[in-house]
Amino acid sequence: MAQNMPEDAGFDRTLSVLKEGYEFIMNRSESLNSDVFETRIMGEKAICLTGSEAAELFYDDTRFRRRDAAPSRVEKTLFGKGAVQTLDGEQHRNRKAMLMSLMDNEAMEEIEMLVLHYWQQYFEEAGSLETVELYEAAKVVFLQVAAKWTGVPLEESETEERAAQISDLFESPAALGLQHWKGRRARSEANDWIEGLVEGVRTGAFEVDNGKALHTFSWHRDEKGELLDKGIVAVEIINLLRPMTAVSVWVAMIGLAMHEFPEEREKLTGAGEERLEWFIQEVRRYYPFFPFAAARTDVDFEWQGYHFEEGTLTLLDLYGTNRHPADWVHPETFMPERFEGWQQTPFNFIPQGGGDYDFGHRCAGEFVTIVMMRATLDFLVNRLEYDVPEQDFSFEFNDIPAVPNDKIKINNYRSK
Ligand code: HEM
Ligand code: MYR
Repeated sequence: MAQNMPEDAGFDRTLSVLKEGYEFIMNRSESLNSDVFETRIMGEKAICLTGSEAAELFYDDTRFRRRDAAPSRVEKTLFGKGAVQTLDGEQHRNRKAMLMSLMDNEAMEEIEMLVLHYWQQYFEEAGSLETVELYEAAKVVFLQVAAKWTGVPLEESETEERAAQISDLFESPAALGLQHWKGRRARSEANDWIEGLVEGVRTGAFEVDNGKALHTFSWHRDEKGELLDKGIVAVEIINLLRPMTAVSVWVAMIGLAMHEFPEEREKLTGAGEERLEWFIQEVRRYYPFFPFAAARTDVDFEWQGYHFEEGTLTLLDLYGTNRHPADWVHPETFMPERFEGWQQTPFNFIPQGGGDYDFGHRCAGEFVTIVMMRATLDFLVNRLEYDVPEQDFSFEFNDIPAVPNDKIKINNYRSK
């Protein structure tokens, strides 16, 4: 006999999700003393999961699917219609293989070099008396990196405007009012921009190197042997441009970590790659970014004595899993050295989702993210000198994605 699932009883909790943000699942999982509970959000029953054991369940694709799982406001801004994030089965495998085919060592080396190049250029061009917001600067730098890497042409004169447009896609999914509607408009404008390029590639009006994503995706054949709709190619190219630009959120958190933990910052000067990597891994674990992944149960089943009914919306807590006491010692402490000799599983450290890269929905760009963060940290620690003026470093747990209020201002910079 199945037992009743612990329940966050009462009215619809959509408002609580907005109010508590990243901590919504953690708060309830603590008070109910359970890694699984039932609640109501967006007018329907929903199951919330946290911790590596529950994550392993969530990524079992015989039990969960992505069809109809993403809230409409997320699809209309962040993902785009028909994106890999929303696919299942053969169709997902084919599309994911297209994305993963880009992610080789050569690509990581190119991206690392581009990150360094565009950061250097950024600070050469900015007047040395100016105060720079690292978050805003990183958006511009990273869109340039992403455009160059994917083969998308970007004029210097349009860089700022495009960076703002692409950023609206990840700043709007959880926002209310104007900020959200800006994101929907940005989605349609960004799609139009890239669709025009795909047309150009296909008619021969626009030439792009055949190693570039824009070329690969424009000529990719789906599981039925057909070319993708140009709108889908645009959505998947934006699935590279957007999250690479969004690594700026983590650059802001790198800045915050260096400010909050000066003794850890000290250890980075002249340090090797390994130490830089522990630091950025701890930034990815400690600070919130992507709150939860969403799926639906695909069949009826029982797990740990609880019944899961087919079709139920299910959220996996990414932030909480990275701080789950079953997997992390002193999860509330910022401690980069915890990553020395640490044992990773596909489910215990999931800031960018868990499970398998090729067969599941784990983030296609996790290594790209790590490379971009490590190169940026190296640049900030070893190649640039700067002052950090007094400012508001705090951030809100219900601001998704969360960024320190003054966006990490720096000034008086000069190269080392
Ligand atoms: C999927 C987070 C950077 C491309 C995901 C997922 C998360 C995530 C949580 C979904 C996992 C799931 O649904 O189970 C992040 C964060 C990033 C980041 C926080 C930091 C900025 C990147 C980068 C790229 C990328 C740099 C590309 C270069 C993708 C793609 C998917 C994905 C294509 C869909 C995978 C699929 O559905 O199979 N990411 N990501 N992401 N990410 Fe990222
Ligand atoms: C990306 O651009 O894919 C990476 C970072 C985006 C973070 C945006 C956060 C909004 C998440 C909304 C909740 C989604 C539940 C399915």
